[in-house]
Amino acid sequence: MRDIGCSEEEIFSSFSRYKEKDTPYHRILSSMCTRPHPIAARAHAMFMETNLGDPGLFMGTASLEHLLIKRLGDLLHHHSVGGYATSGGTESNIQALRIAKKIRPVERPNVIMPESGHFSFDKACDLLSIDIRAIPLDGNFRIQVDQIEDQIDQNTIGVIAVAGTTEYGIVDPVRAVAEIAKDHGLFCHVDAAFGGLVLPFLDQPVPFDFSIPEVDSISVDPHKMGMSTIPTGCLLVRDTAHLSLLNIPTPYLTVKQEYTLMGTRSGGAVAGALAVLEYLGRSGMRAVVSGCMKNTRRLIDGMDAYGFAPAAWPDVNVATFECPRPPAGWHVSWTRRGHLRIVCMPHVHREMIEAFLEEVGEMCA
Ligand code: 0PR
Repeated sequence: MRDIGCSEEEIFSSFSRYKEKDTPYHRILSSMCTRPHPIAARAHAMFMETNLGDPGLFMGTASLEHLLIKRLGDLLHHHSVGGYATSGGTESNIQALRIAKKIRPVERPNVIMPESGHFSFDKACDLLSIDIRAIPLDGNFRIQVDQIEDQIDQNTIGVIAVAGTTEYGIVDPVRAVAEIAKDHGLFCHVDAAFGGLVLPFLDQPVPFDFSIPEVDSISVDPHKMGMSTIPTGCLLVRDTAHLSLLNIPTPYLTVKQEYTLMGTRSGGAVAGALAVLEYLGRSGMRAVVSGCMKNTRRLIDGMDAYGFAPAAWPDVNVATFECPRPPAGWHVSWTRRGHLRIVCMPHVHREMIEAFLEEVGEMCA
């Protein structure tokens, strides 16, 4: 650390040079994050000094968090939902598995999930000493429901379905998965970190949420398709008593106990997430999602026309291809099975798609 501080000017001109080394969003086709909506940035700045880790000090901000959870609960068909704002899908998934473990305290717990489950479950299961029983996928990368029951035993604590898989943008048959879970008295968690703010706004929504009575908890991330500032995830639970299972005493805070994983938590991120939902409303969100889905379809058709077949038929705005390499200068990603993967986030405008396709065409020529 410097002995004597430097000027503001010096800091920001040096920081600009660092920022120039970051990839600008207009070249990023691989990310599930996006430029935050300006309304999110403004709300975040307004609440940036608030800490939801001690909510009695920031009761206004805490009310905004309740409202955010309420809005998401209404959207996902459960008006008396419980939940809180996490740091993202990873924390939400860890917390869901903590709940499942508390409900069924067995000696060597295992959890059933599709092979397409996000790697945050590997972290969660490592932390919680839970074995993962991965269920194979069908030809369109959906969990093979008929394989689940064989994997359930007396040590199984829960079953996970994914609504909008990270790699292929697929929604598992959540109802069928949830019914099997309930037949065996098991906790059912849906990872809708990505799809949770896409699927409700599609013309023909696929059921994945609390409208399925056997679904116990859902992860949904405003910092993905909710266009909010990072970090904002949400864990939603059908039964608020399930969150209380995680309570630990917090002697010197304004509250006597807390169930969150993080201690200090950003009120700014919560305000940002809520601001976007309030500002856009359902119609605004439908317009954003509809644009992303149109771009996804245009990309799939354009790539197909050049001979690069889609690897899957996605339910959300993630497109994957049999394509050995992209044109230079674009940031794409690759699935574990070697498919080129592009996420058509709100910052991926139609012009970006057309420019990308044009370069693919030149590459093929
Ligand atoms: N569940 C699902 C279905 C996800 O896709 C992700 C993240 C998570 C959980 C974990 O969420 P957090 O990262 O918020 O804890 N999916 C993206 C991925 O791994 C995250 C991401 C975002 C990666 C932007 C890269 C990137 O540039 O692909």
